[in-house]
Amino acid sequence: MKATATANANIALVKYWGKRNAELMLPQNGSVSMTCDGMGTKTTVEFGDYPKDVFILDGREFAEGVEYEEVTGFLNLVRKMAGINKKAKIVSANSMPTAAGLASSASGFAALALAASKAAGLKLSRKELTQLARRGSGSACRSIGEGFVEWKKGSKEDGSDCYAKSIAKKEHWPEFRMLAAVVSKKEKKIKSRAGMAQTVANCPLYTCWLKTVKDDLTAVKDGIAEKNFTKVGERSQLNCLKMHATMMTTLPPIIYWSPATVEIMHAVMEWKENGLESYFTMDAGPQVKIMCLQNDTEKIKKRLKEIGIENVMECMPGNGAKPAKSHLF
Ligand code: 2P0
Repeated sequence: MKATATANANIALVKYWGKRNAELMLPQNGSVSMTCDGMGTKTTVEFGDYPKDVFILDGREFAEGVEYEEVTGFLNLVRKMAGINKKAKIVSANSMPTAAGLASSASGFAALALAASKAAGLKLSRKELTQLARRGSGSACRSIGEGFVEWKKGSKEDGSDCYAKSIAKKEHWPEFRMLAAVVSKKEKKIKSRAGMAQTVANCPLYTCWLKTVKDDLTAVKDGIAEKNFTKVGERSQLNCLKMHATMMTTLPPIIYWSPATVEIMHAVMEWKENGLESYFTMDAGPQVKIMCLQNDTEKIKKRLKEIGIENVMECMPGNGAKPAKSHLF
């Protein structure tokens, strides 16, 4: 009853922002992401004669608190599905530097979903696995798939038509790059979960977000299929700005950007005017992810260095969640 899995983080090109059902983690809108090679989590789960669930992340034991509650709550779902009562030991390790502010609940719950379901003896399809991962953290469903992934919002109340699916394998567009520029290591004040709930509750622009996100999904999916970098980059950047516009126009306002975030946004736009094509996207934090093509990565890293940004991680489209043979304990 022991199993190990790995999963990578993902960066959304069309963002998930808002739930229609918080318990089942059903989103208001569909989203599309790139699974990021080398930015991931490895997790081992064993169900056994433990007096309580034990959760260790990057060498630190969490015996209570939000992280512990989220993980044990998730295991309760798995226990219920498998009809078992045994407690579990979970040991998890992130491959990205945790202090970089890029540690991801998406890779964490994707790896946990695969490892825990296998350890519990469940044989889930890929689709079912995305639906399980989603219950831990919405965006985790996208980390199950490889390359480029779409999370379909579905419309049924029970969530049976809400799942994620890889729409292009990693070999489809290996030149696509995501450069994660780390501008701040401070903890964010407002977590995504609370931020999106507040936005849905009181942002006057939210209906406009929902109306226009459909066109973004079509454009980005077509752009990926055609490997049209301009189409994907322009539309992803626009979608990111629209999401941030909804956050900024809630009460109280949520502004995740720092001055360095804005400085990079201006730089990226200026480089483009001068013939170096790249686009930015930001999530619920100040870090900037720059989309570009492989041939331009060194030039962009050099320019980032010139404006004082040295901490940059480079990712290409990567693997989805996979079982692993070597356990963490
Ligand atoms: C995304 N984000 O699509 C968007 C963009 C942040 C901004 O998915 O409450 O950690 O666990 O479902 O998945 C972050 O939200 O939130 C997120 P929950 P999650 O990547």
